[in-house]
Amino acid sequence: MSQDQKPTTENALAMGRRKFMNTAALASLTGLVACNNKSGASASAEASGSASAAAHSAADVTHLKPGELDTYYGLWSGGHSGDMRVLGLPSGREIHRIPCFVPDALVGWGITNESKKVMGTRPDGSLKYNVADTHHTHASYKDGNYDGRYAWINDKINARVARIRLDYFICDKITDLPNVQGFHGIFPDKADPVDEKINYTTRVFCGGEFSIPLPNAGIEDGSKYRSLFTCVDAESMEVRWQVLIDGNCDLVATSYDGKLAATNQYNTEMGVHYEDMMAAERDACLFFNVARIEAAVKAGKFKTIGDSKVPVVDGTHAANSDPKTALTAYVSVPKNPHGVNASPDAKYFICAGKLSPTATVIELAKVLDWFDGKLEKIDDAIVAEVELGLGPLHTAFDGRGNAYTTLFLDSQVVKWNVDAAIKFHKGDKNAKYVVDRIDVQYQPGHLNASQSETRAADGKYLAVGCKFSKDRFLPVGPLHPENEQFIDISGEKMVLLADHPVRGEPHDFIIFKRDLLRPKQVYNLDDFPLAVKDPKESGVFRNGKKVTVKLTSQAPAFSMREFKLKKGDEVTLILTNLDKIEDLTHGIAIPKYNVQFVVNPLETASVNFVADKPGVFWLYCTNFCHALHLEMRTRMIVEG
Ligand code: CUK
Ligand code: CUA
Ligand code: CA
Repeated sequence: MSQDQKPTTENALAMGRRKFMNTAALASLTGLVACNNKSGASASAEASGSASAAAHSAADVTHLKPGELDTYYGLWSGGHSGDMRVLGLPSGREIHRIPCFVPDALVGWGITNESKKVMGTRPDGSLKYNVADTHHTHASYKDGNYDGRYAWINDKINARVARIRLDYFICDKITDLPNVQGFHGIFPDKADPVDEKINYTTRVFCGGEFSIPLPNAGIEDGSKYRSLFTCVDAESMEVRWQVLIDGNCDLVATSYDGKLAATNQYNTEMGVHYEDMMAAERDACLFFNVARIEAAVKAGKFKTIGDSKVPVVDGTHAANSDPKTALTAYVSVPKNPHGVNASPDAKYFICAGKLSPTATVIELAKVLDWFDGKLEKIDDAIVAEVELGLGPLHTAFDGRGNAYTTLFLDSQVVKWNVDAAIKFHKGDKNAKYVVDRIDVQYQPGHLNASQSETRAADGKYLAVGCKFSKDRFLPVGPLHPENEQFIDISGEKMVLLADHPVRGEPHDFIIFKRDLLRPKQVYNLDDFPLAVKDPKESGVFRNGKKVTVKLTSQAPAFSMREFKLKKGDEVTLILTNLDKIEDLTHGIAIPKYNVQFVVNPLETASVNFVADKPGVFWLYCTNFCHALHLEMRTRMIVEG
């Protein structure tokens, strides 16, 4: 194969088509796309029949036998569904969805008092928000690998960050970011910049994408708008500090030593119209010196904005020209970059060019040198800027020195070698940095490799989130699913293994070894202050119009067979599931009262409602829990 150091659209496409034939042929021979699209069928007809046994067994890894378990977890952003999806890989089976920002009728998220408290309510008790747009999910680190404590996910619409406890796979906190619109990139830190003993995540960095007036008044003059970069405390989920910046934030990355965080910027022009946002030939990757920012906050060198009490330090160009005191550094990156990713060897951040066909490799040691006054120009921290193809967006790593970048316009993933790219950039025009290309279907956004954003990157699998699926699945009307593709990257060449339809629009995800998590399958009764610990505590407890109904569930019965209320009662119903056995979940629904939620083993949940409709209402269990599940009912009599 000829080396294409400067891929033009034509040669990239021509080459892609060749590769596409090969890949599709391999896939269809192994039965993966046996009957799902024309290109697969015709490619297979033309195929020489030389699909290797190796490719066959590689494809088989995605087809687990019944009862077999996956070897990797995938945490997927749920997109507009406002949840986090849990996948098993390599099969790609969706195992769970963790509701965060948006109500979920299955578990009663947004129905129970406990979930509403996490989600946030208005004074009338209704949910503050019903919509969300999640893009990025990342998990907490220790020693450069995931430690299984937490994951975080962003809501771009309402500028909220949610934390997921990875022991119970539940969302336990949601924080609103003050004075931020379009909260986009998110990344936990991996260590403390000062205290070496803290080799785990204690901060979560959040990038504000849209610039607005600060405080937000209806000002038309866009030159007065600014964006903020926010630090949230990983434990308390309180907002610790913010940085006022020029330009905007997009994606976020953090260094392994905790000293640096960065965001790519596509709107250094600070344009308010999209034409303006593309005016400049170069934008930036903005670095934050975490230790200096925290020292500035400690020293009181901050202001606050509007009603928010959060300290805001000045990270604009004007205030940070002296490297010795600078809190921020703006590294120049070609036209409207998208994505910034940290290499697993801890040395580089890579920005993809988006409107430039390049990736820019920035050496972190040199950025730190600049802050120490040892590097004259911050742009000298750029050690490579190489052409990859059209529309580069995101980069993943295999731990063997290779990077994998999505090419949105070329509908490809390009595998390239970082060291070779650096050599090429230095002037060695024989350095062959492009290793392989593979067509994906179609228009990929994020990709991530197994363990990619950890020091334990293992270079086995790559998942690619394709924004368009077009002809890859049975047609289901105008709204197409997206196509999440799964690729084997263990060899020199990438091999496409599987397509998976997914509801829009996940954007980002992480994949890691299953033994990094030890989920609990049964709750602890004592963790719920309202728990009804014994069926004998059940009953209707009246205080004027305020009524508390205490109920327990144990298959196949609720603790009370019936209970009475009066019309107009303000009811709190508390249900504890006293079944302690794994997988024995009960649900409870109240017809006409718009109530349904589940209680898992030893979980307690509660709801409030006004008994405004007289009559007989059968509260029934909604999870098939027992042979007598259908009989598992309680009669609620509301007297008129
Ligand atoms: S962004 Cu969607 S493809 Cu929100 Cu991470 Cu790049
Ligand atoms: Cu309990 Cu069905
Ligand atoms: Ca721009």
